[in-house]
Amino acid sequence: MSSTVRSVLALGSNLGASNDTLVLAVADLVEPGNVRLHAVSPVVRTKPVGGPDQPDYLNMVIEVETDLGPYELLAHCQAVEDRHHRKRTVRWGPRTLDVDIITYGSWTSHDPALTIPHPRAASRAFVLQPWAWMDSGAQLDGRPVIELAAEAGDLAGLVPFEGV
Ligand code: PH2
Ligand code: MG
Ligand code: MG
Repeated sequence: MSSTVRSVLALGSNLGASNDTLVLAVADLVEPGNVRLHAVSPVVRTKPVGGPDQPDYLNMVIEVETDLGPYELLAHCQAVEDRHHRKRTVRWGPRTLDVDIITYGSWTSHDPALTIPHPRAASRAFVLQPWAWMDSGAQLDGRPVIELAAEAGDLAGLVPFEGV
């Protein structure tokens, strides 16, 4: 039997029909049999952090269970971004879909192409708050995600998404 790993993925969108994009992206992410959906957070509306002047984001996180290796999972996430017409132009610029790997089991990596845990997740409420709502016992870098969320500078710009 091959071993499976739990991985937390963060999704964001601020171009196009963002809520539809997130729903379709979750379906695309779990479409191969080797990525199974374990948990889903609420969707939140968030003020953009960094980058140029740009629209508000919709953000959410999911937890998947997979037997893909970390680089295979990264390639899969990028393929789903591409399916949703992701353009890689301005760093932190507006995007139809961003899918970031936040954690991959207890695996850590300093590879600039795939740094795990995600190097900025511990300070971003747009990742931490939906994650804490999905999994109130979650930990990151040895600290409760719920505490990290409370300290994050962008928490004030986050509200639950009530639909369009
Ligand atoms: N993603 C970024 C940069 N800034 N801000 C919000 N609110 N949500 C995001 O998903 C986001 C961001 C780079 O990936
Ligand atoms: Mg990102
Ligand atoms: Mg990304």
